[in-house]
Amino acid sequence: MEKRDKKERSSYSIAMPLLPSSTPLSRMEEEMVDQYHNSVIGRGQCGSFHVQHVAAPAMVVWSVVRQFDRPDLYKRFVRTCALRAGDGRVPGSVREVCVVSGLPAETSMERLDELDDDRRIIRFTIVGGDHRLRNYRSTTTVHDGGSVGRAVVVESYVVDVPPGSTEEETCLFVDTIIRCNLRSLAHVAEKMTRSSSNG
Ligand code: A8S
Repeated sequence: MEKRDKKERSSYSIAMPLLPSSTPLSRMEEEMVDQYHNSVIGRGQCGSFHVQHVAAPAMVVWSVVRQFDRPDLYKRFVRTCALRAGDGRVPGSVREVCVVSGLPAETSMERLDELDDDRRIIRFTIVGGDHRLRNYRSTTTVHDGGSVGRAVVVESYVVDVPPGSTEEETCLFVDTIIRCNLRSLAHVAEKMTRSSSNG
């Protein structure tokens, strides 16, 4: 998909993208998306990205996001998480996530692909589980937010559209989860910042 198109639509799914946000991206956000979140979406796949502003330093936000073995620190749907391979820092580490009841799944096996503390990038791939998200690949980056004590988080994903589902349904499902996760991440990081500045 054309770069220009991507910027105008704030999304880069090949067909019928869902708009993650109606607000246009700032130049800085556009650059982040271009640089870190431009995975190729193949036939039969869909994907999108989300931008979350956080009133906490990027360092604080990253200290939460980087803990591959502790997604429960901010992902509210995670009930338990256990490492099945690696130490949670080395690529190839695998975590088994159990999600709360009421969802169309119970477990997910997720492999760490990249953890870059300098550029604040974490990538993982879903490699198993009893859910329908095949070949789900996720990238999250944390950036300085342009003023002191502020951060911008960008999260993007690509996933196969399951047989019998449409791209819209698939993206709507994933987008809902990601929006919850990012909002929760903002709360957690902002709370950490408040409690540390209050002594
Ligand atoms: C993440 C992103 C997603 C997690 C999905 C999309 C999941 O954990 C939930 C429900 C499912 O049906 C699939 O960053 C799965 O965690 C909440 C179990 C994978």
